[in-house]
Amino acid sequence: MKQYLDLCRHIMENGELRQDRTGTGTKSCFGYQMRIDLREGFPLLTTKKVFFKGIAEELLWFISGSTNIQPLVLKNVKIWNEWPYEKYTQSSAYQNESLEEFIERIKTEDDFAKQWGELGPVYGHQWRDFFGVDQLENLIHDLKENPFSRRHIISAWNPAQIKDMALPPCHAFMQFYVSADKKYLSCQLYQRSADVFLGVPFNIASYSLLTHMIASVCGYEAKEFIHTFGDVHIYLDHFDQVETQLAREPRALPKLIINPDVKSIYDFKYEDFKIEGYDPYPAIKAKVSV
Ligand code: UFP
Repeated sequence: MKQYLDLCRHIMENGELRQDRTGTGTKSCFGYQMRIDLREGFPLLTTKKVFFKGIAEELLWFISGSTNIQPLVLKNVKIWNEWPYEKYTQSSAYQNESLEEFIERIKTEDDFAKQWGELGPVYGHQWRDFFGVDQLENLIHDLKENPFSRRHIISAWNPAQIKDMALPPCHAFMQFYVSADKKYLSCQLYQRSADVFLGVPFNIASYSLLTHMIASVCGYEAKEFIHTFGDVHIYLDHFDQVETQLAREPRALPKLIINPDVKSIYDFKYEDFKIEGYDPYPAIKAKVSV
């Protein structure tokens, strides 16, 4: 995807070297925007293989309102594992388990999962229960009943609960927009902090999928995903990987097919999504900074 490679180039050329919370260090810019036309194909990167199943399962998990990693690890989705493990290793309960052993305990011991698999009131909680408000339910209702409203918003940024979250929301605030002819739905996301190599390919695909899902249950077609960034950065230990990607010529985007029989946003399952014609270059490994 050209817009993504442009973003990588922009940071490599214009970013400033900065220290960051994780201690790894980044090259970073402040403020950037990408516009992605979802009618041209589904924006799953082709310059490296991106794990769509993980993205879809995480999104379904957000929609379900869950904030415990157990349902995700039971589906072999590992993206949230580092955070609870890090917390566990710093506790007095830690018995020198490896990450794999920790995850095995989360899978098989419900009480252990309840205690150590919990991430606090992260995305799923805020989307579905922001101090009692089901933002997702309200959004879908309003998109159908009052399409031209300028208040189609979901905020995961709940300042009163930041301190209780494993990670303060990165993709923090989204707004939706129905076209004047009531045919199309667009989404804009504000992402306060973005790991361009590891996080952003996931974030693009996740919000694009969400836009398609919401459009489908509201009777619209997905039009545009607008991705607006705050601190958008490349970690210093991802430079080689980014260069590898920049040397690859993007291929045609795949297509997303959504089961049209699903009428409620809560009823989607992974099997209701099909990605057709995805022909990426091989995956590229990189270390995640926790
Ligand atoms: N990050 C993303 N996307 C996500 C997510 C995290 O890019 O969906 F959950 C990255 C951004 C940053 C780090 O590098 O994780 C969060 O650190 P901080 O809270 O210090 O911004």
